[in-house]
Amino acid sequence: MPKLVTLLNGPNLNLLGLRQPEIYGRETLDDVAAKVADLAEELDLGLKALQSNHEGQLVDWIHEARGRSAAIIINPGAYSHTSIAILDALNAYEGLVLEVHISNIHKREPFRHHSYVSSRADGVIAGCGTEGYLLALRRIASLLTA
Ligand code: CA2
Repeated sequence: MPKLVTLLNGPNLNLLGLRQPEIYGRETLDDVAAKVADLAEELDLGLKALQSNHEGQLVDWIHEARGRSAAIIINPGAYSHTSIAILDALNAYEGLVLEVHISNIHKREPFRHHSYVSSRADGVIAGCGTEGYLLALRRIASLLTA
C-alpha cells in the first residue's frame, strides 16, 4: 500500500496559467497536479491533490490528513502571510510538511517575506516555479525512506 501525500493549494492558485504568467508561469493547476501525480507513481507514493480559496476548508483538509497522510505539500498562497489557523492545524499534524511557493517570496514585496507556515515546515521551496512541487515530492520520498 503506497504512502499517501496530500497536496494542498490555497487561494487564487486555481488561476494558475490563466493570469500573470510572468510571475506564476503558463501551466494550469491541473497540469501541475498531473505532473506531481506522475512523479508520485514513479516514487511509489499515493497523491491526493486539493485546492481551495477558503481558509477553513484548508484547515479541515489538514485535520483529515492526520493519521492518513504521511506528508503534506502546501502552497498556502496569501494565507502563508496571514494565517495562524493554518499554522495551528499544521502543528497538530504529525507528518512531514513541505511548503512551496512558485515565486521567490523574498524577492517580492516585504509583506510576502514572512510565512507563518515556515515555522512548522520541514522544508521550504520558493522561486523554483511549479518545479518546486516536484522537488518537494522528491524530498518527501527521500525523508520517508531514510
Ligand atoms: O509564489 C507563490 O506560490 C505564492 O504562494 C502565490 C500567492 C501569493 O500570495 C504568495 O505571496 C506567493 C498567490 C497565488 C495567486 O496565484 C495566481 C496565479 C495566477 C494568476 C493569479 C494569481
